[in-house]
Amino acid sequence: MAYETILVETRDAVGLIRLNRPKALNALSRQLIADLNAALDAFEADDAIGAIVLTGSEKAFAAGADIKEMQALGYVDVFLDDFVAHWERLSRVRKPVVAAVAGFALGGGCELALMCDLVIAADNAKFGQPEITLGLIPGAGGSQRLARSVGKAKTMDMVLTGRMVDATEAERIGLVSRVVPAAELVEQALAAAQKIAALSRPSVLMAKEAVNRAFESPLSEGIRTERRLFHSLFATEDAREGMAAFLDKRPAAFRNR
Ligand code: CO8
Repeated sequence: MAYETILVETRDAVGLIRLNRPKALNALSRQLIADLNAALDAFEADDAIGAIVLTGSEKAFAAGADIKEMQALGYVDVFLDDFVAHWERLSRVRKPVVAAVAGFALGGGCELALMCDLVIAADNAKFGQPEITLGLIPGAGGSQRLARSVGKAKTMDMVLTGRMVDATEAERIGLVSRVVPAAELVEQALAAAQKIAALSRPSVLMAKEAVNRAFESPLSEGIRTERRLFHSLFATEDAREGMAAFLDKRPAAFRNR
């Protein structure tokens, strides 16, 4: 399928999505979000795909919601349209999504990265929630996911002042998983995604679900969910294979069963 604002390809068992509005620093227009959601739907439905990488350009992962589009909207427009609700598609993807972030990840761009499972940052990455400088606040989960990710102090600093944090600070505060040289970003993100895609899919999907529960439920509920999921994996052929392969000192051959 041809998209207007993104480029899509497949590398081994990984779906690669590149945001591609270079003239607007990948500002997240209505069309871009529609394209992104369609590509995510397609990779979710494709059995050959085990993980997804989401990236932008070397200058910008995404510089936020498209301010030119937003400027034309009034309250009734955004309320009736439930503006931003459909941006949440990314957070409901069951397969792991690796964000490969170079350059600016601002506003909605930072929020998209926060919806991903691993965030690998290039050494030139800059994260920020500058909505306050526009007279707005984060609207796609930024105040909530950022607070759960890096805590209150750093979130207030970023959300109230609009200050950008560079890759080093982002790694120190736990906003990103790893920092790599910009020239290696996409290859390293693909390598991480390919490693995940080669594992047993039932265990990968359940691992993602279990970790996400930590952000949505009390500890006792999360522990119970983890235990149920852990028990259920003993019903899979892949868990038998994984344990047998370890004891036989050979690589496991997972069949996603
Ligand atoms: N929207 C639309 N166009 C943009 C955006 C954007 N977010 N960001 C950059 N552009 C455009 C510029 O207008 C410019 O276009 P043109 O050449 O036609 O003038 C082009 O991209 C290049 O930008 P700059 O010339 O500004 O490039 P610089 O390298 O000088 O600066 C910055 C880069 C610092 C990234 C700067 O462009 C900037 O500050 N951008 C805006 C960042 C921002 O405020 N983002 C937050 C937007 S609000 C948001 O994301 C809310 C999300 C949740 C949804 C809530 C809805 C209610």
